[in-house]
Amino acid sequence: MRILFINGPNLNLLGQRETAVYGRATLADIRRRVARRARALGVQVDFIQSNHEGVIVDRIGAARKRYAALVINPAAYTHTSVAIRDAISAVALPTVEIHLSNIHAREDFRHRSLSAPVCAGQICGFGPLSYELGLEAAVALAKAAAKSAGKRP
Ligand code: CA2
Repeated sequence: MRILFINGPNLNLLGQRETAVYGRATLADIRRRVARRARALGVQVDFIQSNHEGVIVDRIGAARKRYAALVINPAAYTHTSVAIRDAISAVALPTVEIHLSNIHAREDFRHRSLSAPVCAGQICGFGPLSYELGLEAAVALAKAAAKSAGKRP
């Protein structure tokens, strides 16, 4: 089973700036944590980051055949992107939205997620642990989907 992690704009800056909000872990550190948890779960993970909405839309669309589930931190696009929401809805893969920070405890404009309603659920506020929890949720959802389709995971 293969899971795709998608990271949105500016997450490449993690650990360098705004450490009071997002902590000191870099995206590479988080990727290593996810890889470790994936090994323990016996699943494969791919991990991408893009600052471009269209690239993210394309990666979601191309995921259908290769991946059992998606975990996405759309970053600022969470609050603005109808295109990413529509891509998640169209790909029809189990999808988990994740955030490092608790977006509901921050500025009003971060409280609304356009993508969360088309995801299975949202995990936010746990820092890098949100990524590991997102992986756990995605694996559980993918196994349930495979079971109900009568396939082996
Ligand atoms: O908490 C999260 O994971 C967010 O998705 C992070 C986004 C923010 O726009 C969302 O509202 C919540 C921001 C990602 C950019 O991260 C930076 C890291 C270091 C310096 C500047 C930005």
